[in-house]
Amino acid sequence: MSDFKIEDILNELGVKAENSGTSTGQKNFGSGEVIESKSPVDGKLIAKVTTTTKEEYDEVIKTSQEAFKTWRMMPAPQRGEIVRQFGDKLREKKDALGKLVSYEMGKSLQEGWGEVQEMIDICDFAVGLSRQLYGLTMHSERPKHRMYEQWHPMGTVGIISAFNFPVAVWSWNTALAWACGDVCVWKPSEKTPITGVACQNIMAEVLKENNLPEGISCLINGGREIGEYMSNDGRIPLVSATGSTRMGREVGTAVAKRLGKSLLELGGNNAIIITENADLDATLVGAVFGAVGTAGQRCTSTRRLIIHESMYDEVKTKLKKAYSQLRIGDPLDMNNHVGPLIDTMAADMYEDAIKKAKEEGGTVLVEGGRLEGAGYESGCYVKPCIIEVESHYKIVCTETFAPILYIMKYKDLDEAIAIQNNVPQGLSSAIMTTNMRESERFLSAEGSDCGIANVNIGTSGAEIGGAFGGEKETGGGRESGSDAWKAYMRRQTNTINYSTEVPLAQGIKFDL
Ligand code: UN1
Repeated sequence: MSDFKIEDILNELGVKAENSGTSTGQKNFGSGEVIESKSPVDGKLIAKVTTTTKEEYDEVIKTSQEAFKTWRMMPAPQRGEIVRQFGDKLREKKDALGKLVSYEMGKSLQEGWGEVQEMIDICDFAVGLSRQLYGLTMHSERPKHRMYEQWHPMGTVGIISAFNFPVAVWSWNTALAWACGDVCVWKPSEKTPITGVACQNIMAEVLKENNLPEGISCLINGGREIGEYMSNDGRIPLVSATGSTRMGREVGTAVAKRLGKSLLELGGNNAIIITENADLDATLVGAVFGAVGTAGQRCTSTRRLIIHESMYDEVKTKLKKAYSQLRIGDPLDMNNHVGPLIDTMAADMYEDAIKKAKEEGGTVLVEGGRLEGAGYESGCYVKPCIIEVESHYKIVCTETFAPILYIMKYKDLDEAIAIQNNVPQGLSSAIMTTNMRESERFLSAEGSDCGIANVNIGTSGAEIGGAFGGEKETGGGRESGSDAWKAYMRRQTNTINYSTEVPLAQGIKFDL
């Protein structure tokens, strides 16, 4: 591993060997079972975290509801000021938190820091937003009446996040929710609970410095049952969940059953269309980073390349060459391109997907496989692989969270767009072309059906300024930029009569 001690990092972030996984701010508790977080980098134990019992969960929600009474009445720009201070603390801790993300999750150090940068950026965004929670005004059909709408805070927002972006996704939700006047209860992934403790510590410090009550930022830990408590809990008006489609379906249906709101950001099966007019050198960077970056564990990772038949052989040759240069190993070593998968179960799933692709008739272009021996002791390191397939294979229509790239041919753009859209997921998509007709077609109503559609950049690495999320089995939610904040507030329409008459709408007469 590179030249820092994990103990120093944990120290700087206030993480102990054994941590309470339940927190309402200054108050830390949690007497449930213990989760041991082991690094996929070297298989070593990082630290332990206790899970949250049902009673403790109830206490957290109660505390958050009390805090909401204070927080919702604080003027939004003042809440923005708290988020600004949180962003500043993140700037101070960027190095340490980025390293911890990299070590606990297994992504490259550059990406670990990048993730913290996303947190900082969304804080800046939310600070500005805190003065821009605009509603519209309308012209009333009645004389001397005024109509307008306001956006009010909703209450306790439940956040369920995934291991692959263990800190950024939390902050996309919290930075906006806090500016909007909501309080937050976060259940991080059981696979990355330590970064959760570290983030909670940072925000707790900010809240303490500002004498704010317990419950504005809460942490809970545990498995599926904790997600179920939140989904079924009528005290939580909004549950925002990021993760697998299987998980999202459970959360979404449970929340819908009680007519609550959910914001789902689930699986992707992202494709790049490489047309005959593509600039191949530019294409390659986007495609290879998209496929192997974060070891293929982004929901925006590139899983499919749909290549024009005239370019197919050339792209294949270039891909083979690029993949032969990939260095796989310790993600904290900046010379490596590809780190480990999150755990050995993920490596099993990777192997299984390759097997299925072969059974369905796929031809391996770049061979995959697990890595063993010195430096690979955790058992989580795998080789990025490329398989030539037909678009209809079952495995090709499934999201496998691993560096497996499926490549296929097309004849005309209609066919390419149909292939790209013909999967259950709808998160991210891209076209590589220098031809304006092709790119505009791809972006039109009959083009990509995804929440994100790019031209001449890959499918992953979205900026925080845009709304992030996708359609179909991706869940339909939008987080982060643009007007995604509206999901965290309730809209109220107000009609004010300043006349001495009481005219009814629609011209209805009702005389007493
Ligand atoms: C995710 O994988 O859940 O666009 C989020 C990207 C990142 C976010 C990915 N900014 O790849």
